[in-house]
Amino acid sequence: MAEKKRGTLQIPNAPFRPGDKAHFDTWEYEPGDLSRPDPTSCSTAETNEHAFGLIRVLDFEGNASGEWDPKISADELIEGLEHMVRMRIFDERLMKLQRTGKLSFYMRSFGEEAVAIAQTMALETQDWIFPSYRQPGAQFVRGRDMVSMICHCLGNVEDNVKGRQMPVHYTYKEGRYISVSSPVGTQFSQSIGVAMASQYKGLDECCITWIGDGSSSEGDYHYAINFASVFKPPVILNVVNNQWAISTHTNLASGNPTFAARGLAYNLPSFRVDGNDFLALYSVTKWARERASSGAGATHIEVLTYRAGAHSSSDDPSRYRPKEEQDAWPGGDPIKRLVGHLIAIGEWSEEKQDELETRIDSEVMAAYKEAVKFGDLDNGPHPSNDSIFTEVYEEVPWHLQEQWDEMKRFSGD
Ligand SMILES: Cc1ncc(C[n+]2csc(CCOP(=O)(O)OP(=O)(O)O)c2C)c(N)n1
Ligand SMILES: [Mg+2]
Repeated sequence: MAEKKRGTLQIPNAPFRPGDKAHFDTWEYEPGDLSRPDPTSCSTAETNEHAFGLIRVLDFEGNASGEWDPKISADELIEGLEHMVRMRIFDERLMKLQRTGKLSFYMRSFGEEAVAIAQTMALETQDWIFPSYRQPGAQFVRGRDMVSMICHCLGNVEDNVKGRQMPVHYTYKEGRYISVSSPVGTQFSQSIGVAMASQYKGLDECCITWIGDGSSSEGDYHYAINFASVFKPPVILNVVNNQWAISTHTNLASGNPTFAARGLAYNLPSFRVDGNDFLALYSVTKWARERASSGAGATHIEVLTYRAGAHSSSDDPSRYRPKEEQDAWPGGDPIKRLVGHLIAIGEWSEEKQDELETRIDSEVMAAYKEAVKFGDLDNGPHPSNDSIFTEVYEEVPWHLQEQWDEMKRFSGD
């Protein structure tokens, strides 16, 4: 037994820092190792192994196997690939625009594109999405126009939230995509509230939400999951363990060997899934959707992945982690893995991939050119100052009216 060190706080550190050679344990679980229980009758105990293990479908040669293989059509896979490629190119372009002062701030989904896209594709259109800032890809699945997304990031006159939110903190009502909140973690309890409302109304609607590994160390996660445990609403609760919370390593967020296993204590079926495996993500989410629909309640999922880029445009990861850590990640790249699978089943080729990337690159550029016609951060025009006071209350309360009048006096309007 390890000697107890009195008077010493045990503070976990990151395993690797700049200059170290990063490596990860090889994954013990192969595709096909874990069974797929019946979603409508599955008990929490039946998922014990899944919570400590890892659900995988795709191997690194591009083959799909096992009970979790969702067996979806090649057309659907190509649709998913297209959304992921769009997300990556969109992110690259907008990051460049941030660097040239056209927008104030940006956050990429780099390396995590499969998460929101595969999981949203596994849902029904009436389902509600409670994202964090790293799931904008769900909007592509729900059909949001890129021009409108870019207008939001630019904070111009066509921004649908009129500059009230930071870039990337999207709102897309038409797609049932709930506003991203700057204080992290709030979406977890909100999703459960809406799921309880759907349950109460007898609607076949489900909610899905994602919280980061770091944010899941907040109370919000535990309050929310306790509600899910007690009231059994139709909700899919994902903890995206991408190894980092800005510069804080994942091992400071939970003392449990896996994030998934925390759900077992709340009596929720809990799965750990390879977050760079499009097929596994899709399949586990379908399972949870089926369970929600049957009235059996919530599912808790740890999405195991790696944040391949910086936290945001304000972050420099070379200060706190080795540059090669991303290459050492055993899950590889989600786009390359899906491309590999499509090629392995004879439905895709390197040439088709090149064509797709070229086409999407020009679509993103065209969308930017269209969006910037409505203004950018640098040059305006910006939403009117009056919009600070409108569209929140149906009738502006007296104290805000006073402030509004004062603003008008100062600005000479
Ligand atoms: C309540 C709250 N605390 C702190 C912050 C600052 N902050 C923004 S993102 C972030 C890290 C979150 O990491 P994680 O939950 O792992 O999500 P990831 O960025 O890795 O997707 C922090 C500390 C915040 N926005 N809200
Ligand atoms: Mg994280």
